[in-house]
Amino acid sequence: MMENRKLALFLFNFLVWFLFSLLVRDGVVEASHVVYEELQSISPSIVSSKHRTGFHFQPQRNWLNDPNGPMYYNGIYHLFYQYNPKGAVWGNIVWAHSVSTDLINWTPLEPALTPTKPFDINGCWSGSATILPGNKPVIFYTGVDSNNIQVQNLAFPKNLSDPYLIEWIKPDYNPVIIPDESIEPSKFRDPTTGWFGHDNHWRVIIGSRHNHRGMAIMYRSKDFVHWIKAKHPLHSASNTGMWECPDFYPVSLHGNTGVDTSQYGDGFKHVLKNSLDVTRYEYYTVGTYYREKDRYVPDMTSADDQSGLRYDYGNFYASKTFYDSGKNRRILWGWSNETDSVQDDVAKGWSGIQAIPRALWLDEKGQQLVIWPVEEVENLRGKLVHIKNKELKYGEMFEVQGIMSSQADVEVSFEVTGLEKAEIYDPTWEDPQVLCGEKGASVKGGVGPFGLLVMASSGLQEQTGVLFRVFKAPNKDVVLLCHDATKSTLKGGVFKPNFAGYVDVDIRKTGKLSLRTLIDGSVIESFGAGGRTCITSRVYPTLAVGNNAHLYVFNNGQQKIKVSHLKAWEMVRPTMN
Ligand SMILES: *[C@@H]1O[C@H](CO)[C@@H](O)[C@H](O)[C@H]1NC(C)=O
Ligand SMILES: *[C@H]1O[C@@H](CO)[C@H](O)[C@@H](O)[C@@H]1NC(C)=O
Repeated sequence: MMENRKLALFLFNFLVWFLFSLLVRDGVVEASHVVYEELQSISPSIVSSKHRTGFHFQPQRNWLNDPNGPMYYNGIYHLFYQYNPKGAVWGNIVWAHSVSTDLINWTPLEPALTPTKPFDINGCWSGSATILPGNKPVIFYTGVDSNNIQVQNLAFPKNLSDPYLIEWIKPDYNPVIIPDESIEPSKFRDPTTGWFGHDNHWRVIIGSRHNHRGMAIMYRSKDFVHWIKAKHPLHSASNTGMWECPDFYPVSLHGNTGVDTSQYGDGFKHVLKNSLDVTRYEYYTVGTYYREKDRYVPDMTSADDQSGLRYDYGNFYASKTFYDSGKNRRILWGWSNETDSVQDDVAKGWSGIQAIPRALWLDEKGQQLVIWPVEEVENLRGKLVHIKNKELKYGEMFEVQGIMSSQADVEVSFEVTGLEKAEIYDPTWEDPQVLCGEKGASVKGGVGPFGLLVMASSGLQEQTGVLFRVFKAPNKDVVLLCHDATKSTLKGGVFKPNFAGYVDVDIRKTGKLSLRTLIDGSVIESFGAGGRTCITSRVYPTLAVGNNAHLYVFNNGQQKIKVSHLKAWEMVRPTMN
């Protein structure tokens, strides 16, 4: 009798554990795929303009997430993106489509892919574009099929003479890749742009995981239609969880020009980037691709897990690059989500933007990337305020007046007059974000904090700090770039994290730190030291809106600093969808 009860209890506990683990695996973990059933078809009649951006990529209304299949084709830039045509929350996902000749002014077209076939009836999820020989573009995307299995499909332009490639055909032979028995059917998505190997085979990688090991599963094909799984993944790493939106491409060892995804040789390194579903941030490594073995080996200069390098140390995810053959550069698109509440998004009638398109290239030391807004952004610069040679002592600040600073491009060069007063770096401060949380804009220091207060109300009740701090360390001084959003709004229910990254500069040698910050309605994007460290934040002020937003320069460090020059431009609005 007793034994039976024990057994029953054991079975019951096992069942609870089993059901719970199913839930955790398929519900909670996949954060971007949360379904708000009741909010799926609430299309707003009026879209609130309060926190909308002026020069960032945004549709007129509704939900946006991952950038998809960006490409440059016959003089036109294409951007597809994950979009919910029926509401401002995730769901009903289609590939929306916009075109541009300058990456700045965008014209919307009909969605390119919508769920219509058994192989994508539950969603047309993320993917990439590849331009095949004969100048023929193809889209490779993840479809969620009628059994909720993630499969990979192809789509081709219906009419190659149509300059905008409005209509896309999904052949009936789809899906072209299905998960085999070794792959979890709900952990298999986001095919990359293909690259062409020395053996005349195309290759793509697809994000996945096995237990806690994240992996980039590789497939090869002669014709881009029939695909065979490689024996081993291109790369994998333990304890990194699901790899979403992998991206893999060559970078030149010298100079800032980009190269086609199929390039290979002595003059190049490779970059592998993954978006980690576990942290909702993305990480990249620089390394070597051994094409005979089809293995990617990261250089030992940065970790290939959650402690690794990031394109952006803020709110930036599911990114994807493409090679722009028009201007020989590699361009990065990334999604920046809202950090107000779901209710706020429904009330606003929209959710999600794309961060400003950025060019990227390998730093001269070959250990990290440099990332910088595409030059076309500068065409939007309007009214200018220029300030030169202004000293800031401990506790001093000044206002930058004369432009509407809620939509601006700001470039500053700070001269650090000495490091005598710098605080000693504590080696336990491994995580810059934690350090920035402890030492925000108002926490006084030695060298720094100094920088900008943006989207600030006149009484400073609302403000977002963009700041540097410099610390002394035995081998090399440590420079921190930080976004302090803790006071960004008086409104409740908003996620206001501090974001930060270390900046690889030799401050003792240069004596200077440069900063560029783009401000646009509810987004702040900073590029430290010429793009060595980037941070994107979303903020929702209640007072510091439109013409009531102020911009200040401050120094809360004991060491005096000098603003050698500051240029702030009010930005003109482009045509945005
Ligand atoms: C293809 O597009 C071109 C250019 O827009 C157009 O002139 C032509 O009629 C289209 N062909 C078909 C079959 O729709
Ligand atoms: C963006 O929103 C915040 C606040 O809701 C979440 O914490 C992040 O996980 C989310 N980011 C992504 C990439 O989904």
